[in-house]
Amino acid sequence: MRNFLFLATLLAAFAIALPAQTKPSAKPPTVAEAQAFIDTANADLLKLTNEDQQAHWVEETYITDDTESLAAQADTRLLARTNELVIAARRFDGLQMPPSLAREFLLLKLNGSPTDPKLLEEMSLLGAQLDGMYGKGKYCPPGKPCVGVDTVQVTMQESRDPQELLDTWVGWHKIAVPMRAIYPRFMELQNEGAREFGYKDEGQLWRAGYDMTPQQFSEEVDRVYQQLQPFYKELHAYVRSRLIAKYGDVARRPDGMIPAHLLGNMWAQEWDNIADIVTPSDTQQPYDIGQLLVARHTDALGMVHYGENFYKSIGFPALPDTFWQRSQFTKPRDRDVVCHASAWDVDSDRDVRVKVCLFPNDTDFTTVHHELGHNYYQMAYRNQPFLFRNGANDGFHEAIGDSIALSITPTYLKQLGFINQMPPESADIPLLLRQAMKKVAFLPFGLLIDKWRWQVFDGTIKPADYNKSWWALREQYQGVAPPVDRTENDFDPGAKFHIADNVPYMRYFLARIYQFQFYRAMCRASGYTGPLYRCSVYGSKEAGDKLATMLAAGQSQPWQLTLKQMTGEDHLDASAMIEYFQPLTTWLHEQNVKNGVTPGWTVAADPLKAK
Ligand code: X8Z
Ligand code: ZN
Repeated sequence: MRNFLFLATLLAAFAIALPAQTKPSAKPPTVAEAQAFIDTANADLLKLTNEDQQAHWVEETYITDDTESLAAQADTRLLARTNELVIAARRFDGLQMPPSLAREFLLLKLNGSPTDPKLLEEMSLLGAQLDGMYGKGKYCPPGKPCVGVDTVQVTMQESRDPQELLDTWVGWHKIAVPMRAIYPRFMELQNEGAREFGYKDEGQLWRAGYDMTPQQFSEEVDRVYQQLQPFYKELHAYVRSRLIAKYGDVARRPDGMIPAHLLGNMWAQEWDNIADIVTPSDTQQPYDIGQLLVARHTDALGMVHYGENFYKSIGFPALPDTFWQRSQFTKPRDRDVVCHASAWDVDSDRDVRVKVCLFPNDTDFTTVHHELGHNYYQMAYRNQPFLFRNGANDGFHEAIGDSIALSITPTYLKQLGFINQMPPESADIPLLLRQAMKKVAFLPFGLLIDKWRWQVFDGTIKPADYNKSWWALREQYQGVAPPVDRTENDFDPGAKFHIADNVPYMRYFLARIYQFQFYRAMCRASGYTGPLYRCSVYGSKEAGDKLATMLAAGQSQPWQLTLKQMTGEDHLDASAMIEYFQPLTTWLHEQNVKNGVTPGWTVAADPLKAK
């Protein structure tokens, strides 16, 4: 889970003497000196990043005060050295150099943490503490054992008892209350670092990593969301009417919003777990992957082998032995760990791992493919200079595994022997509906998380308004409302992993779009010509070669170029996603018209002003 930018948000600076070649000198620097400087930077960052990864791996798989402290110390060392390098790199400003070298400087400069060692140390420790608080978070139902996020999420997925869902929702959200005391300081320290390095605030630094201006980036994500919003609203309206049919008044709100605890997910971010509730009664889901896994006695390891087998089928290598020896596949019984799934690149070479707490269900089967996408990306770009060992942008990294998981179609499941015969064509709509509940339902959530954080960083949202501003965005974008009254004693953002762990989130919004672009390109490369949603590239070396070429480029060129080489498109483009879901879009609209349901909801004027 190496994320350079993310780590840069976590560290402090020590006054270490600069290496000789970085000391300012009167003579203008040469390209050879610039190259030597970048070589040193790559070597130092490689070493410190690997040490940092080791410390974080131990912390997240064994949370204690000591491991938190060790992880914070490793962050501090890496961020301090990064700061030094960014400052020293200024010596080469204005020097004409080959594009690839110039890009390494550009990427290096997308970093900036407080240079005061005390502040850097403080920031690192707060970051590690927030991560630990989330990992240790538990809900203790009365008279039952306390459970962590992996188990509460299974309850949200499987329970159809509204009271149990409500209790679990409320219980889990309590884990974040103590974070509220330290979160404002953590955000302030990140801003401090960003400002020292010339950014307006940390949010602007986060938005600067996309080969366009931060302003253009914000406009770009809004533009694409506008294209898809009508589809989301149709889905929302349809799902709401089905929830009312199932739960009655519990699901009904006069403002047209959906209570957040009924959507099969703790954060109401993906809704596919309630596919059973929304599938029309005259049809059915042709299969449930979770049930198939259970029937076949497939355990966590078996699920990961299915994932690896897919990548191998398109020409990727087997995972290294160390992957199998060092990964965490299930939750250990005897200690606190961060269960939120992640993929790791511990030595920036072949020591890749996943850290997951798998259950045999459909969500986790997709997650396996998602995480392995990260690992195959990491191994594919390992021959690049260290500064290029990253996704073309972070949205690419998140999209690879998902673009593979789109190939988990009936054709693929039949090839694996999961099902004996192909479902009839009439199963297309239920299957597409399930897929939309996962992919389309996520879009506003994927967008709003960082809309909230960007506004916290730029000061529009003050600590006193954290919770109401969070819900204002969730209501505005998702049309989802809290199931019980919330107050400013709560800190509901912190109940979501990426807020507590400080992982930028717009990457997932981007990935929801890119994955369909990648998938369409792979389907075309494989020679497939039928409806997009039925395509599986399992076994296609042509599709695999196309993907492998993109992965090997890492971050060595602007992502627009990498995208163009892969797909022929040079921008974030919703057309593949729209093509994929086309039959469902028509169907949903017809259902809503037939049922007299008008898409949309009303939100309170402006909760921040109505204080
Ligand atoms: O965090 C993840 C992955 C790890 S990078 C499991 N995802 C986001 C989330 O769970 O909120 C994947 C989809 C969105
Ligand atoms: Zn991911």
